Amino acid sequence: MEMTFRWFGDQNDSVNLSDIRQIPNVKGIVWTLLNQPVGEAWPEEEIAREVSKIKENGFHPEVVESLNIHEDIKLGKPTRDDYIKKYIDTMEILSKHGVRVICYNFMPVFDWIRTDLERPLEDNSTAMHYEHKILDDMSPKDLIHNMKENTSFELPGWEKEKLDIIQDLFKAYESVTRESLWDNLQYFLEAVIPKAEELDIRLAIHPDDPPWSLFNLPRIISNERDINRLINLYPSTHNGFTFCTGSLGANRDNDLVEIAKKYVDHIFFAHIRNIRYLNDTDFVETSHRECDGNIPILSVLETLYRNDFKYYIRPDHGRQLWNEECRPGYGLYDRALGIMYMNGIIDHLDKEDKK
Ligand code: DNO
Repeated sequence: MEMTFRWFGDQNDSVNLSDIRQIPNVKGIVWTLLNQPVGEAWPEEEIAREVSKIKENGFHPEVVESLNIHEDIKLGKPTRDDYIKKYIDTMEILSKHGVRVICYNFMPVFDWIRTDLERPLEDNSTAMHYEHKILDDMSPKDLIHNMKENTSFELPGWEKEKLDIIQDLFKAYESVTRESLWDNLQYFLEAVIPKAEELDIRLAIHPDDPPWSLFNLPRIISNERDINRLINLYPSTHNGFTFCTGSLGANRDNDLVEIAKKYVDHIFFAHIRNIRYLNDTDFVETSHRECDGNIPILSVLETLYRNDFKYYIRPDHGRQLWNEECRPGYGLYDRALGIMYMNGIIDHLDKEDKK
């Protein structure tokens, strides 16, 4: 498995590539073109510029996260064919520039969601927190109001340009059931996976975060059954998922070790993160260390290792430490600590293996 680090680009990240260089064992940068409008093909010169910057700093650019999917594809609108074509156009250029894995998601309207981005922990660091009741009590209307009027109300994975059309999006999704969302995912995979095979790019869908429906919007990649269905929707060596321990782990019924073992050939990317359960639905993110939360980080890494996981891994969200100012979850310090924790585990497994 190969260690990587997510970076949002010079304009959008408080962390520099030269800082990342000083974390032991990071081989690749997980990158994106954050300012590109969702659904449009990424311009080749910008791809080339980003890739050369990454390479000049001593890293490879083999993983892109996220090449986002336009809502028309998820909604199954007639315009989806144009957006799928643009997706494939971007895949072609990415492949030319050395990209091997694309992480995407199929969550309607929203990406990942937390209710507090800076919850103080016992040690005075802050971390992201999820309290289900806050969202459960909120109608789509309240949500829109909060997003428009309350500048401190922020959803971390939110594509802000969607704000103007959010009301229409909610309306459009009224007729989309879980089953029709599955059909729309199948349509997408049938179009893109043959191309992905040809280009040798592996597509790794990100699980729902949190792994349940919110605001009555369907979510379909939440547990082992869903992962099984995804893989069988278009069986291919290039159709797989991102094994995100924090997202899948928020569902207390998911057996992460079992999932890692059973589906290792379809895991192209692993996001390693720990969370502490507060009750049946709520959680707070913690350091990567296993005993700080409820995710069996040691057994997960050991299972991936022993089952010959050969793709990419990265630390996921970190806490905010030492007054660092950064994107929520994506500071330098705690993710660097997370990497050193994982390096220790992997080095130990390597040593055992050589005995
Ligand atoms: C959260 C991330 C997600 C992920 C997207 C992939 O920290 O893991 O936002 O990048 O869901 O499309």
